[in-house]
Amino acid sequence: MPDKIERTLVIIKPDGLQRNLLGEVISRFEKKGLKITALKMMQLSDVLLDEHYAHHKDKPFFNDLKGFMKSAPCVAAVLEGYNAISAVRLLVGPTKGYEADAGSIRGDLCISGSSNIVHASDSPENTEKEVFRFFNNDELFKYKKIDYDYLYSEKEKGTE
Ligand code: FUP
Repeated sequence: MPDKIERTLVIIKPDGLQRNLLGEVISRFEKKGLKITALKMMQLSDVLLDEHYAHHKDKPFFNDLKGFMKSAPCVAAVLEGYNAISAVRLLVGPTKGYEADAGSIRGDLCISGSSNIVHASDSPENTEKEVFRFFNNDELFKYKKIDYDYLYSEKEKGTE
């Protein structure tokens, strides 16, 4: 994929909220330079979870995963930045907390293979589906952040 400004969907899961890590996780995304363009607390439904985790529906952990995701509200967000999809996956770390590198959100903040604090989109195709699974068009904000000119080179901004 060519380098570009793109968006990605993240969900801070019930364990993030219950363990008082919501601010910490959002702060890591903000400090990286990602722009929050949508943010919402939601109680996830069976219908939404069946769609979101359709690729796992035959896995032995599917019912537990759904139960966990419904156990408390989640916070969904859309983040925007240069190569945001892969950059956020690196910040989040691999699925299992006990395998995730120190420095990543999962590596620093969880040790479970299933209660792993955050979901992040893994491809441009999935991102677009996931953004509209969680947000309506009028919940997606367009604005210029004042740090933009210092976060990126002229080349990255496409102005040279
Ligand atoms: P990720 O893309 O890292 O969020 O991971 P997956 O899409 O593979 O899995 C989605 C969620 O299913 C994980 F976040 C946690 C749960 N899961 C388990 O509970 N057990 C497993 O063995 C694999 C995934």
